[in-house]
Amino acid sequence: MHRTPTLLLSSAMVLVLAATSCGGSDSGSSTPSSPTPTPSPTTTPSTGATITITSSGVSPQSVTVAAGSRVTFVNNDSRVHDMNSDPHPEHTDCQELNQVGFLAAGQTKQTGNLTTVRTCGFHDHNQSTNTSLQGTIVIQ
Ligand SMILES: [Cu+2]
Repeated sequence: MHRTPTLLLSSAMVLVLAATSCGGSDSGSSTPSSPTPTPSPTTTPSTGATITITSSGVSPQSVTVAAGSRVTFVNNDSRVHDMNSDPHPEHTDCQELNQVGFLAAGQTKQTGNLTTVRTCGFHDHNQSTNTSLQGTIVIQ
């Protein structure tokens, strides 16, 4: 009636292992419940640029905007202007610029969405040789 202590020991270990695996099965509940802050500021799309027209011409004569932006034209001159895309008189390069077109004194208009990466030239259709009323919009 001599029982080997090894058998008893291994039986006890099986019980311990079973208990351990059972008790340790509820892991993975450490997920933080707080909402993650939005990481948006690095990709803020440009709201575009503003080109002001005065009696001395357009200012600035060159602006750079992100693709998808619009450019605002403000006529602060006392006379009308007719802003269109180059080339004159076809106005075919950047059709979005032709949405500005005729601007009465004090009027403000926007281009269409400038979605294509390129450089657009513009001019005053009524003063096509006046370089102070010409400029470029760089879309990137
Ligand atoms: Cu023109």
